Amino acid sequence: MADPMDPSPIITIERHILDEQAFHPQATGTLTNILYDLALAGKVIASKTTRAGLAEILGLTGDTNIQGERVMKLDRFADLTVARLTDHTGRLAGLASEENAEVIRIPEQYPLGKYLLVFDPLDGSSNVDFNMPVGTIFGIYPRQRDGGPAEPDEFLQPGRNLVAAGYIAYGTSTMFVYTAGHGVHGFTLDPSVGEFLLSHPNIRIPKAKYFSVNLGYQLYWTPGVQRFTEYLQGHEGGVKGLSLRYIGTLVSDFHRNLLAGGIFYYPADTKDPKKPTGKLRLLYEAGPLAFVAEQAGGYASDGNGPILDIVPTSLHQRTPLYIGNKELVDKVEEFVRALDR
Ligand code: AHM
Ligand code: MG
Repeated sequence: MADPMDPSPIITIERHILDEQAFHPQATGTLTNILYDLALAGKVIASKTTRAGLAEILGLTGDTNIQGERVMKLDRFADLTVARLTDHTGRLAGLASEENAEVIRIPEQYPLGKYLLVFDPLDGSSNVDFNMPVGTIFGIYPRQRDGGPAEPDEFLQPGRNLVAAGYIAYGTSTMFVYTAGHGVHGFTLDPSVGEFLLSHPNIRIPKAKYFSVNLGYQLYWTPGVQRFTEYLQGHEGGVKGLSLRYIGTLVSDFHRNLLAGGIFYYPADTKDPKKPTGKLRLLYEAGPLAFVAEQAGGYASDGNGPILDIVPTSLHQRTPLYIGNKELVDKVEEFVRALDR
């Protein structure tokens, strides 16, 4: 008879990542540990995001808290948290973050590793002031050269080279979602035990239910993207019954669509000279999420072809992004081919 005191199987993130390592008999455990470091960074950032706003209330001037410490903007805090928890372990040769113009070097006193980390420390940070969800996005590349600290050009690898990628969603609960090339797995932070527990094994994107886009910019899109948007709204042979949901935090919009089915897009802007190739970053946002999407049976494109095939030419390169259910992303490529070339 089952022991009523025996808890049902609880799979912690550590155990799951270790089990995944079995897919790679030659693995040394380094990648496993980087993922575990990132999960820890997620816990630290989550504990801060849930207190956002309090520092200013407790502080005297808004810049200085009650202990006399300077109040740091959350995106700076998240950036430093990820860097400080990963730069001394001997697992990475360098880091590149959306928050830093230059590559983050491993401090001289620490050993260099064989991986490169790319990350967006606090995606959707403009939502923080309004108590809306935010996220962290990460991707891990193998280093292609040996010796010395990683140079900027070493990060200019296509998403196909990623060995792992994922995101942390700070919402009504905190979730860590990742892929190491064997499906997509989601963990929910149990705050009472301080551990991420497997809650969403083997995520597969279901039939589309939502589309997510900032319709405020519709006038500035190319004819193909305008036509695609009408298609999503059910005009002339379009899909029927999709709902519009847009949070303005890529991680949250993507996460919802991954679980419920749908497409997120952020097209190029034909009028704004600052956004001729859209707003989102290839290296820190589009690439890692494209890997997750493909591993869940979805697809990500820049409107012309797979995001994962684009070789970046600069660290902070931007790209249009269409990501979610494959048949919808294929459709936008069709409209772009027919109307925009
Ligand atoms: P951020 O990384 O600086 O926060 O910017 C990226 C964010 C995405 O999370 C989101 O999809 C997009 O910007 C929203 O932009 P907009 O307000 O133009 O719709
Ligand atoms: Mg971002």
